[in-house]
Amino acid sequence: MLQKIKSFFEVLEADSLESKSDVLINILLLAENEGLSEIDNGKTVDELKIIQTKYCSKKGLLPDLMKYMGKVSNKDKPVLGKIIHDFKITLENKFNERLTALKNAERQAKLEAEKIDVTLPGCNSQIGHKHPLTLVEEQVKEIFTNIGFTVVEGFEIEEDYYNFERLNIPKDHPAREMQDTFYLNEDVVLRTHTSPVQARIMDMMCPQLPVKIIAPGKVFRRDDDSTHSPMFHQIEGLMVDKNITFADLKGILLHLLKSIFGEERKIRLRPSYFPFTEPSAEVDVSCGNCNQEGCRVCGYTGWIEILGSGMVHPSVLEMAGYDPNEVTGFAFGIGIERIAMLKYGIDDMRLLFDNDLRFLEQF
Ligand code: 2U9
Repeated sequence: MLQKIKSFFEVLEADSLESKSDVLINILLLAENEGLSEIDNGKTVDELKIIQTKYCSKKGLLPDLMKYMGKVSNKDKPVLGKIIHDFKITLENKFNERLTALKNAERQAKLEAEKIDVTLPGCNSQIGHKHPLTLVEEQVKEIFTNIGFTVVEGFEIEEDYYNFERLNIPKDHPAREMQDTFYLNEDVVLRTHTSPVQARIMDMMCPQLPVKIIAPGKVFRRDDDSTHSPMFHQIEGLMVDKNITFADLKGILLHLLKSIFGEERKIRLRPSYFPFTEPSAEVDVSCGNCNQEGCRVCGYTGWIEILGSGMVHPSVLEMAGYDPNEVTGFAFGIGIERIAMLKYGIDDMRLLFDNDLRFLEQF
């Protein structure tokens, strides 16, 4: 139809439209009807916009119509003007109406497509849980904080001085040998125990008393088999004050081991040797697997070796600035892997580091 109108204009180009304005009016009315039905049949918002451009925009039919207004008779001008105006308004109203309807329909279709059934069962996301070593470490920390100890952490890369000298471990001591210790250079090591943490804390606190701390963390030794790993976890404890005795040490360790393994457990102390404690003692806990009858877990002895301990060596106190004639202290060290293995019946330490979910999900 648009094409028809345009060719009609072309035919009349040289001529006057005066006598033909009634024809033009009819054609306009026809065009209006055709526009309305095109809009009605527009299937999408995009299609509708193309139709709007064709009929109502500056690139469409209207500017051409306006051009020919000058050529119609004065009598017909207002009639034609009104018809052109109505043409525009009618089509625009229709267009807006249809646009709203289409937008609503599109929105409705989108809502239908995205409809979710909130009554369907959800997909559970897997919630992680704590590693057995974390569980043991947290339990030991809680036992000690409950009786007034403070948890402190230090450096995993340590000075040889704090890792060895300050622990009364002389230069020629076997613990320093290359096959036991990871040396980063002559003066720097991966700490072989958490003891340097306590040495540094004593430096900071001296002359204040009491020192009552536990130091959990990773330690490193050149070992690797079913009961040793090159990286393992320790918790060491230190209490320094006036009048601290071996009885305090024994009482605290009994409390610790009963809390972890059960109130019915007993402990025994055997003389031992560590450069940083004097006297020193290995501590055993009674076997809960066989009630001390003798079994594979306790090597048929009824006792399980569990930790090392002792009274802080006077030289170690002195190096920190305390007077060993005035103050005494006890210390102990416990391997977290060993506790976890005993507590949960794990027979190979490497399982704790394999990250196999079939193993880890049991805790
Ligand atoms: C200072 C003074 C003394 C810490 C101690 C032990 C005994 C001990 C081992 C147990 C199992 C290490 O993880 S393990 O292999 N530890 O036997 N540790 S007394 O004594 C200290 C620490 C710091 C300043």
